[in-house]
Amino acid sequence: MDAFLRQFREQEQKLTVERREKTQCPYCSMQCTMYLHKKHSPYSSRYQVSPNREDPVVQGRLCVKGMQAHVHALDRNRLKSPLLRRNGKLEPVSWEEAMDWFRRKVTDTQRQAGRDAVAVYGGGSLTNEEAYLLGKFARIGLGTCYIDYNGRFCMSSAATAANQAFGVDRGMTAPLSDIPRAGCIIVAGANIAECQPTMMPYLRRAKANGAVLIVIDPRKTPTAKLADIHLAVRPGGDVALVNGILKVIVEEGYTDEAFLRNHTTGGEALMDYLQSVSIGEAARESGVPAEEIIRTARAYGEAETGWVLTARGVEQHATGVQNVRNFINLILLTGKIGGVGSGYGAVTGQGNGQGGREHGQKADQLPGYRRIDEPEHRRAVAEVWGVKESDLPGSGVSAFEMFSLALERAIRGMVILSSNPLVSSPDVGFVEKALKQLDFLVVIDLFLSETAEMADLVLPGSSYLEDEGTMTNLEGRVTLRRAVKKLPGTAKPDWVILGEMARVLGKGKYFSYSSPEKIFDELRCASRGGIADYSGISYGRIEEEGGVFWPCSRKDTPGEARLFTDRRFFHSDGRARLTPVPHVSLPEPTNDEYPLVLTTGRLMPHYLSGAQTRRTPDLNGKAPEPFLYMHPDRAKRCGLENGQEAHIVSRRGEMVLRVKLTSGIREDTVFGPMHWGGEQCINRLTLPELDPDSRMPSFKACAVRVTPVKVKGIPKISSMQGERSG
Ligand SMILES: Nc1nc2c(c(=O)[nH]1)N[C@H]1C(S)=C(S)[C@@H](COP(=O)(O)OP(=O)(O)OC[C@H]3O[C@@H](n4cnc5c(=O)[nH]c(N)nc54)[C@H](O)[C@@H]3O)O[C@H]1N2
Ligand SMILES: Nc1nc2c(c(=O)[nH]1)N[C@H]1C(S)=C(S)[C@@H](COP(=O)(O)OP(=O)(O)OC[C@H]3O[C@@H](n4cnc5c(=O)[nH]c(N)nc54)[C@H](O)[C@@H]3O)O[C@H]1N2
Ligand code: SF4
Ligand SMILES: [Mo]
Repeated sequence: MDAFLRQFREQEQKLTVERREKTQCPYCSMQCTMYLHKKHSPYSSRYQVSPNREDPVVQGRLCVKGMQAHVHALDRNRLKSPLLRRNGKLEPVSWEEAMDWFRRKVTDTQRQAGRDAVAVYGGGSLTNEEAYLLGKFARIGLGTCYIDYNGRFCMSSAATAANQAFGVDRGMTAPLSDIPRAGCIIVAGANIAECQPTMMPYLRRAKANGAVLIVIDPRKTPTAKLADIHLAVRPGGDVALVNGILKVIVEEGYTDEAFLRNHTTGGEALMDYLQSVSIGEAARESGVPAEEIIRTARAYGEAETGWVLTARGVEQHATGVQNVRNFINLILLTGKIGGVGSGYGAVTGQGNGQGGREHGQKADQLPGYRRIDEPEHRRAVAEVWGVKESDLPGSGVSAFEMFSLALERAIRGMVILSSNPLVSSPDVGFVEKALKQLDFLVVIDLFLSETAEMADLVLPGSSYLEDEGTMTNLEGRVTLRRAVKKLPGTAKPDWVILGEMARVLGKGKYFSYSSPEKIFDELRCASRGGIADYSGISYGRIEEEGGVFWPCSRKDTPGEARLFTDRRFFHSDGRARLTPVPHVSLPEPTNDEYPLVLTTGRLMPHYLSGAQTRRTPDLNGKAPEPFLYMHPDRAKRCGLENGQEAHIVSRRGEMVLRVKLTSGIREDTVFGPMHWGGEQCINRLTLPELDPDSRMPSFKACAVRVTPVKVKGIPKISSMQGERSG
């Protein structure tokens, strides 16, 4: 080696300081902890990640996204100062100028069109403290009823169903450590191997202990490959499939009569309904052979203990709530809940998908899962906030409906924090039109995302490395993530930005916190007595105990890791609810013109709208472009070969993607990933038909036509880019 180079290296090594900080992955609901190592010398800074073997949930496991998570946070393209649109272009401005502009816009808009004319749109990556603060900012800072968040597109159907059936929505009714004790596990519409990779060892351990694993998915996913039984259901066919299973459960005597009698209501109506169900019909409607339905029912029925896990495949339908209710019917009919080794889990998606849905980001919600239309709940929260109950607005509308109101000009200004709806909403063409109608759009993000590019004001927020707060994982375990790095440029923690926005609107006294812990202390009070009661949890306890489960109402008792142990549910009569769920066909059935069902979802290396992972070279390299996944037989009939460009058309939009042929998908179904924007955005096609109860759009099924792109006359696609006119 060159002598100079060797000398330089030695010198550098001497001057290198290494620091190791514990952090927590910003991506999925597993919330794996890890160490971030920073090697710093006067010449360079290098970062590396190592696992935390003491992590109580994943014991040191991390997936590819976790290993690479720091890369986007350290990206040089992070937003470093506020950007204000002038003469059509976004230009850097000072915070003073940005805030002054914000104050004028809000004040003018609300003076002209009323308080509700300004809306707030949040996200499930925010800490509990920030989700709580965003709800308070909407109601007190702006005084608007319009607030909702991206969780509406996520687990809202499961949340509604669990509330209806159990009187409480905590994703999992018992901790993950319970899963290996199950005798049978049904995983429905959940691709855990790609979406919660570090959860897989729990399923593998269950299998090693003898559990039968059943996966229900139109695709043979990596999760389905592990299954003993894979039911390749037709998208939207889950209700019919489960009705067939229920029929066998009843006919072959797998019901738990004592449990039904003592702890439930609605069983008789369900039994009556099941008399009209035939297994042959269930097979036809679901696309799953009758023998498989019977095999599944026997496996679950015979097992002493069992878990049912659902995720977005079941939930993201216009019938999402009913779909989940039927899976809960299966659990309740067999009494497989409350005891060790049995339970229900909606596999929550986002990092704080659980906590983010509890503390007031939702249109009809106040902290602690309180309801904004319940006088007593309003009084309790108004008292904590130091306002009159009558000062609190009423309930607003769901995420997608806020865009409809923007198009109608009932909403004229919007503040979006930590979401990228121009990629992630159904029918993004419609959403783009709606955002263009706004008088002003403010986006608080890490990057100039597709949505931020449309904004009038972009504010640089904080990434997981720079922001502290609690995150509730998919089990209902409240964890604490410390800040380990300084913010880039003049970027600010999201909670500080919310405080400053409130201050310029003259509401500073309600938002004067010196730290996230102070916000948490207020959240604890506001949640006291609510269903999601955090009042006994403190930062100190979380650190000492490796996380604390909610509900936890006392400082000196542990949180409730396992719910319903005494078989008492959260309804006032203590009983869980069964209900008949008839199969209904998809809101957009296929026909000659649109003969295929498009379903959408995730790939292992990317996360949601891709705003973070497309900016991470090692992740993007693993999946640099979206494909349309298609069965080879179907492709042949469409005249398509592997890798060829296909023109995909739905009633709302069109796009071109290359096809990837795989025998691991139903012939009548195609699959498109959701992680790209612009012309590659699958949501150009998706259907915004909403579930009547949860207001969840139908992301998982719409009708499409797929044809080869002709070399001549490639179909023209209208541009998705462009500024708002308004
Ligand atoms: N790698 C990665 N991991 C993630 C995310 C990510 O973007 N990337 N996002 C996180 C978030 S926010 C979420 S919500 C979760 C989502 O986690 P999942 O819900 O597990 O992921 P999806 O791919 O959306 O859908 C799951 C499966 O549903 C199937 N499916 C489609 N239609 C139907 C149907 O009608 N019935 C049934 N039974 N199945 C159907 C699809 O084929 C797909 O394999 O993942 C989290 N983890
Ligand atoms: N077709 C189809 N569409 C879907 C789905 C589907 O299965 N199919 N799934 C739906 C689901 S389950 C979900 S959860 C939604 C999610 O959809 P989005 O909410 O749009 O997803 P993200 O990519 O997480 O958007 C987060 C944005 O905030 C920024 N950000 C990340 N962390 C922070 C932070 O801490 N602070 C700030 N200020 N900004 C931050 C990121 O850069 C990014 O621009 O998509 C939904 N859309
Ligand atoms: S499993 Fe989820 S939380 Fe864990 S490292 Fe992967 S993306 Fe992050
Ligand atoms: Mo999600």
